[in-house]
Amino acid sequence: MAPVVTARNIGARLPREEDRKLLTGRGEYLADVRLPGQVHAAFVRSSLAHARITGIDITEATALPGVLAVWTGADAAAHCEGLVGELSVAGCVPTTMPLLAQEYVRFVGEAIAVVVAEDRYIAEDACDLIAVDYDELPPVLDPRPALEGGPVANEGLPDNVALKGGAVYGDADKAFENAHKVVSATYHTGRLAALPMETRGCAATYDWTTQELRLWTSTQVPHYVKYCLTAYLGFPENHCEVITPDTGGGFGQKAHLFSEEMLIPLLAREVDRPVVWVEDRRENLMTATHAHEQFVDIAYAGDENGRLTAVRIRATGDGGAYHQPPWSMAVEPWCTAMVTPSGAYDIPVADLTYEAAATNKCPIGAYRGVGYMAGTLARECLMDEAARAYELSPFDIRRRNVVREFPWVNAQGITYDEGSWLRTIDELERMVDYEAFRRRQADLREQGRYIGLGLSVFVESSGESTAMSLAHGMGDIYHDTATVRMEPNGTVTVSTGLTTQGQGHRTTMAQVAADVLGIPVRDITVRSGDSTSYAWGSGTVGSRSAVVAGGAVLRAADAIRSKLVSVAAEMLKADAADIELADGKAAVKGEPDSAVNIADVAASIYFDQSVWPDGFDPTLEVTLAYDPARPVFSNGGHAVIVELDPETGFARVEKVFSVEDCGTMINPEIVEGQLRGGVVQGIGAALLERLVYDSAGQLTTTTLLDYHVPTLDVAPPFEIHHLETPSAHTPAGIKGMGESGLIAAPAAVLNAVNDALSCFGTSLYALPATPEQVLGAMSPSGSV
Ligand code: MCN
Ligand code: SMO
Repeated sequence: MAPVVTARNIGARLPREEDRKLLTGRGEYLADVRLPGQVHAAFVRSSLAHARITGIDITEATALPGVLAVWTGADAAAHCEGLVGELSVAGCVPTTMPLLAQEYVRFVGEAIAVVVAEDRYIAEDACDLIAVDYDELPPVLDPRPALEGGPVANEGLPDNVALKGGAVYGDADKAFENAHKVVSATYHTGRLAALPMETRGCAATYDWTTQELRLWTSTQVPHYVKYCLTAYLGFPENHCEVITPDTGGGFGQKAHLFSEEMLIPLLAREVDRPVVWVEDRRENLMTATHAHEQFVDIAYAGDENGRLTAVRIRATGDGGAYHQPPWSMAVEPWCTAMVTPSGAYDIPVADLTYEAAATNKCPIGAYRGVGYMAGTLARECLMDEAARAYELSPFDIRRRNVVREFPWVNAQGITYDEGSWLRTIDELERMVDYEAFRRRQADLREQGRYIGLGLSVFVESSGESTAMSLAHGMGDIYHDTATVRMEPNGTVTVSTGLTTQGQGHRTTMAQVAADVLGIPVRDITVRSGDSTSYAWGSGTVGSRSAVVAGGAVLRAADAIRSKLVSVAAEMLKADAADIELADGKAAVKGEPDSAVNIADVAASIYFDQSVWPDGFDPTLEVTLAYDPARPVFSNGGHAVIVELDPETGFARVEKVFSVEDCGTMINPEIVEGQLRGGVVQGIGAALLERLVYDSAGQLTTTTLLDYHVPTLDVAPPFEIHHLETPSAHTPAGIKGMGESGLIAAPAAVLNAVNDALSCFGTSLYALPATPEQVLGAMSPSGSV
């Protein structure tokens, strides 16, 4: 039976409970962890992109006073061969990444040695004393020629192919042959850093008397890390505790398993002292995974009316040197090719190819909107090209192709149960006042000012679940548990397996539980972040918390609710079916005077057997799991207005119009915060951010002076419109949305830039659209 939800708190714009702590500087992050007797680790990292290590001399480092241990590849390999990375999709070739480089180094920043010392200064000084001799090898830096053969980036992948696969649905060749028009383009997304404000880090203690291991780590996936402590290192899981302190952003980067997280526990055992490692920004930019870089070739076949009859896509990932588990370099191009091509459109035929090359760069990992950002960029930007080819407005071409009836089954056989896909387009057109915009654009052009409008609509597979994974041809299992405990005074502790990087779960999970239990939000505390004390979770990834962890909280709270109702019925001498819980009271329906306090009902469950129904079990603590039975898709879109400065080439985002439909909203304030943050990251991806390797494979963007993060000065005004199409398949109709801003904003921004450039007859296809590129496109003769 579906949980009973009264919707008093769900939907309310409650302020974030966590902000009192976080905004007053009282957060406790990994670097704040203080363990008695703690010592510090620092890493020696490769200065070359690709080389054979011919010698490492650690003599001087080991002799430095205060140094407790120096490990190189062989020391680490004695405990663990390396981390095996592979995505569970067809055509993925696994790699093994040593904890510390053994024979080869394969990207600048790869860890070669680790030093543990009394303090960080000594550890860093000792690192400087370690001499590494190399035989340089040619670096592989361009994925497309790499897939054709030539020098090898990773000796474990002799043809550089880390992923290759695809599928054709329908007769694509025929559709393209018979097309009235074919439009095609190649889009390139920049190489991005997820760039959490807090870098990675971990700390470990090992007690040899009890064999208890405790690992503090700034992660989105503590249960997975804990599992890996056993799988890779043999620490028994019931002796391991993984603790996630407050986390200053993850954005997908911290959804991986890292060598450092395996080495620090081993070293804590080795030196018999707590060991702490806090990553610095340079390490974070060089080694903590990069993201999103792909070449996407895309083509549409269309009939005479602008109806698309087929899509063909080839997504090629520039994967870096290894698969970083669990997401790997495969997730990005695989998702672009296999999940995003149809979007909100009814395109009956699809020809999908994905591939990833190993290159001598930092491994590619997940970053908000994995695969979706590049896929949406290609699909939506080519849609605007198609609009120009058909001389239709960007709204009209989308309306001509948008799915109008649900359930809808796409070319691949994936069912979408519901959505406001057409309404999103209509609302965006209304919000921007399209005709008025075109008039303003024409007027400004006469004054030498160049504004453009870009549109991007998306469908987001949210609430990552087993059903979602299977629907897309993966074989992963995802579920979460939640524990709800009511104390004798009626207050409640909700524990979830989530970790929180800034999403506001302490507030939203309490809102969910409050409505089921009929008690005020202030009486609920949400706890998470300790893998042993609290519930189990598959990780805060794939915009899944609201749906999956929220679903588990709903179920567990509902089980507590049933107990409260049955005892309240005894106390009120009424039928359980007639009892309602609300505002902290249990009452007989229609008889408000009959009310008893829920706190009194809870106290009676603990202390007064006289009001228990026959055979009553007084446990007021329930743990239940949830995993949606069907994939849950949210949707939305953005329209963006930019102005190009003809002097500097800088594209300024004037305004963003967003439509978001994540079903029932738990907290619209939080949803809007997520949306704004994601869109601003999208503006960064579209206009500013790029990790750059030079021709020797040296990363040249290793500080935030070189890597341009969007800050408040580029954050535009927003107009946000919510649609709420509840899911029929999740408790309370909730769908996820945590990635939507970044999924779709870059496409809207590039479309806006290209719309502004249309009077010059040029378009840009690569991100970021830097001032240099924009200026070049504004003087097509190349006079810049
Ligand atoms: N929410 C809601 N109503 C809905 C859907 C969501 O009120 N119908 C709320 C949720 O309760 C939650 C937030 O919005 O508080 C985001 O929910 P959800 O879409 O379930 O996403 P997750 O909580 O699972 O967060 C993960 C998602 C991902 S995958 C990345 S990447 C990302 C993101 O969240 N990383 C973030 N947002 C981030 N925000 C911050 N501040 N920091 C990160 O690292
Ligand atoms: S990239 Mo988000 O952690 O799924």
